[in-house]
Amino acid sequence: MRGVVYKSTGSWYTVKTEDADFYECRIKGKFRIKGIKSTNPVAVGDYVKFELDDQGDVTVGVIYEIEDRKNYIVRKSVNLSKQTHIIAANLDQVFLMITLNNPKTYTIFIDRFLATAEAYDVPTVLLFNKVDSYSPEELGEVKYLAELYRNIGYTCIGISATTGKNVLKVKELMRDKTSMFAGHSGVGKSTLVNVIEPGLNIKTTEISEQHLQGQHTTTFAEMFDLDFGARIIDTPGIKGFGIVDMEKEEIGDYFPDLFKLKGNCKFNNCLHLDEPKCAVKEALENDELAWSRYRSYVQMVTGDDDGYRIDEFAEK
Ligand SMILES: Nc1nc2c(ncn2[C@@H]2O[C@H](COP(=O)(O)OP(=O)(O)OP(=O)(O)O)[C@@H](O)[C@H]2O)c(=O)[nH]1
Ligand SMILES: [Mg+2]
Ligand SMILES: [Zn+2]
Repeated sequence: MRGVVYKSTGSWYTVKTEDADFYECRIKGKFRIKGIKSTNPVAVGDYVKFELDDQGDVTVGVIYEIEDRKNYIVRKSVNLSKQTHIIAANLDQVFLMITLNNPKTYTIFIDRFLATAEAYDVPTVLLFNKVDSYSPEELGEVKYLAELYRNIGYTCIGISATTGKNVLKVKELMRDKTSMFAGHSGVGKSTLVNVIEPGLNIKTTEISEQHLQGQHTTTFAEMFDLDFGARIIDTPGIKGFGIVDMEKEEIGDYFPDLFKLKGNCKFNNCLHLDEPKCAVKEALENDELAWSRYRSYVQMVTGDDDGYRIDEFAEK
C-alpha cells in the first residue's frame, strides 16, 4: 500500500492512503535513508510504501520504503548537534511566521531559515503576524523588514491571525498546495490554522502560559486537509535553526541578494569577508545591501555555531 505521512510522533506514523484511509504505522527494523543521518528517517509529507500486519484485534502498518523526496526542510537538532531533523517533506511552500515580540524573531533566525529553504528548494513566504498588537514604531519596523525581504524577492504579508487581517490573502496562496507553517513557539502558527479552518480546533496557548510551562504547545508536526483544497502542516515552534551540510563556499549562493553581486567580485571564489574589490562589501557601504543580511551571512560562514540558538525561550 502507498500513502502520505500525516503525523509523526517519532515512533508512530499516521499514513493516509489514496483511498483516504488512515493507518498507524511503524518503521520496519533498522530503517535508514542513504546519506541522511537524521533523528527521524520518515517525516510528515513523505510518500511511503507499507504493508499491513495483523496483531490480534488491531492492524498496524509497517513502512518498508520511502519514495524520493521532491524537497524537504531540515535543521540541526538543538540537543544532538551532529544529528539532523527533517521537519517536513514534499512541500510546495513554507510560510515563515515572524513576530517582533512575544516572541521576538531575530533576523539571524529568519536568514538561516531562508538560506536553508533556498538550499533545499522550498519557496518561502514571510508572514509578519500579530500586526494588531504593535505600536506605530513596531509597525514601522515590520514595514522596514517586509520591504527588505520583498526587495530580495520574497513575498511578505503583514497579518493578524486574531483579527483576520490579510488571512484571505494567505488562503489564496495556499489553494491546491501543500504548505507548512514554521516559526518560533508562540508566533501563532496553530492560531492561523484554526482561523483558516475553524473546525480543526488545534490547541494554542497564551505566551505567558507557555513561558510558565517552558514548552511548546504543538509538539509534533501534523498535516491537515483543508476544505478549500489545500494541505497545511502545523509544526512545533523552532528554537534555533542550525544549518545542515553547507560548505562555506556555497552559503552565499543561498542569499539571493549576495548571490546576484558575486559576479562582480574580483575573485570568483570570494567569500566577501576580507577580500579586496569585493562587490558585496561595496554594496554594503553604498547601502545597497542590508547589514543584517550580511551579518547573518558572516555568522553562517564563520560557523559561529551557538548563534543560531538565540531565542526568547531559554534553552533547557
Ligand atoms: N495579538 C495577537 N495574538 C496572537 C495572534 N496570533 C496568535 N496570537 C496568540 O499567540 C499565542 C500563541 O499562539 P499559538 O498559535 O499557540 O502559537 P504556535 O506558533 O502554534 O506555538 P507552538 O505550537 O508552541 O509552536 C496565543 O495566545 C494566540 O492567541 C495575533 O495575530 N495577534
Ligand atoms: Mg502550535
Ligand atoms: Zn565578494
